[in-house]
Amino acid sequence: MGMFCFQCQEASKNTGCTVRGVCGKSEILAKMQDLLIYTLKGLAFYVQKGRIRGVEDSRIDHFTMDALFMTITNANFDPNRIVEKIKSGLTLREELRQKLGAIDGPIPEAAVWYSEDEAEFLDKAGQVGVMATENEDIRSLRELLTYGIKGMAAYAEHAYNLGYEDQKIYQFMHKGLAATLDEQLSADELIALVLECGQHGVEVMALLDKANTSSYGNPEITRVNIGVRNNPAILISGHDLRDLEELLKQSEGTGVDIYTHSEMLPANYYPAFKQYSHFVGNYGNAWWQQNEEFEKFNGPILMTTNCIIPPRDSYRDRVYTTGSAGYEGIKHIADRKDGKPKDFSVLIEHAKKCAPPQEIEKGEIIGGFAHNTVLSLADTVVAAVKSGAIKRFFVMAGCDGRMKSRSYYTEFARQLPDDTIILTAGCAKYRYNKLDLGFIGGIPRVLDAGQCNDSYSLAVIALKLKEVFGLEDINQLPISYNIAWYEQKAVIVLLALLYLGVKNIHLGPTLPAFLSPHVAQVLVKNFGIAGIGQVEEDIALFMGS
Ligand code: SF4
Ligand code: SF3
Repeated sequence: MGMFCFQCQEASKNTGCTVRGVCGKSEILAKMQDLLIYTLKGLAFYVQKGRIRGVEDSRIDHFTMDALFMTITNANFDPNRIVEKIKSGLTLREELRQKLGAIDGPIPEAAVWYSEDEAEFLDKAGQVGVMATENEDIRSLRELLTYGIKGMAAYAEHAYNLGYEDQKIYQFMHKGLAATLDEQLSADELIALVLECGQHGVEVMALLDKANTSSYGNPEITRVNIGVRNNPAILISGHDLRDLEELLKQSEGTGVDIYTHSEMLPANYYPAFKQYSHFVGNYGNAWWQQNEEFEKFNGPILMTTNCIIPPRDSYRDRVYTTGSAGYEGIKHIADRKDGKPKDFSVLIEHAKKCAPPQEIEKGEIIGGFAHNTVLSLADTVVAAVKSGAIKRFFVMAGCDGRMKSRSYYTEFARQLPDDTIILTAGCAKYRYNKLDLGFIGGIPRVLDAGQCNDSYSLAVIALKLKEVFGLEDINQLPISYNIAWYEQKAVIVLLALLYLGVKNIHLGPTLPAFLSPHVAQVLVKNFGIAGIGQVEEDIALFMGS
């Protein structure tokens, strides 16, 4: 069987990529990712059995988390690294299986399959992908659960990199993965697991929030420079703040400047990073524009996580990956070992030989409106709502992407009435964060909480407002949710919002291809999930006019 992947918003024809990914994923890579997921499920089967007997192994938790992260859209394009992971996964599984001895009940094929032959891997991969589940509703729910767990793993890994862990998260990862092998589970039982995934989604985002703010302080209102200086420089992209911290430390005093890109922009809001005078600001926009922007940046680029896209030859030799990110033929910075930081000296030396970045824009953007800042402004915000100066908030968090139809979000932001505020997080913001949308009583009309995981901040703000206004239900607040999604981190954010009881979320630019008509119906009926339409009509609908 050929490849089949429908995990992201750009799935071909909103059905699935079958020859090559729109993202650039090759058939071999897609298949190896499928086999890696299959291997993780088999491993999770034994982890579940072991848990009952009190057998735990933190190596497996960390391995599973990292392997899941590598299969997120635009994270890792290196089939060799995926093959290595499959081999390590099988070794870990066999060790655990032997430790556990006899197992009661049926054992799924994913838990017994074994090979060391890479040619066989490809063969096997063709049999165990998404389409191996015939019933389309069960397939849809299994994939929804798996994608939620992938997003959860990504956030858990960032927290882990800062020394923060929560056993409940790992336990659910294994529980959920193992459940996708259980032929006895009904659709209702899988739906319950999907919602439980949302609960752990809230926990993992809270954990990462704690990790980030304990390590680097609470984000502050910040004007971020989007222009350039005249020094050679390194551009850092992705989501991992520990990587940024180590890069800043190692490059200090070398004459090399550091700029953030895409989802690393919110790093500019943290007090701990502001102390570095060579930390200049943000360069460029969301991930999908990197081809043009990386070309013009002139210096080395460090991709710490998704989203990397197939690089052009013009800048290919300047791209480096680290952590879960990877790309075949691109230099990879090794993980931390024995508590020592990563070594970014090769990037710093490379930068010294490069020209300074070419200016692509000038000016500043404002951000840093995570929960701590917004709650410190609570009195002003509440007064503005009571006086009618603020009529409605729009949560427009999530992802950006290359589809033309995403210009909807720019138009939506532009056409929103002047007495509304946009609450944002994630790279979705680049569709409107450089528009001049003005202020309401000193409060900017676009409040950026941070990265996609900082959607947690938006939930904290909503829960606080509910309390201040003495409301019973979060849905009584004057807040509408118009969320853009692209990859699997947006899936865990969505499930987390559903778990918190948020209703009537509009999701776009298209509904996920992995939702079968029945599963979509369940989400519509129970949660009021809807797509997007025309800007004017949608605004009228949200404003209740
Ligand atoms: Fe297609 Fe998205 Fe899968 Fe890439 S990740 S193959 S674009 S569905
Ligand atoms: Fe963006 Fe890739 Fe999702 Fe963290 S960087 S939000 S798409």
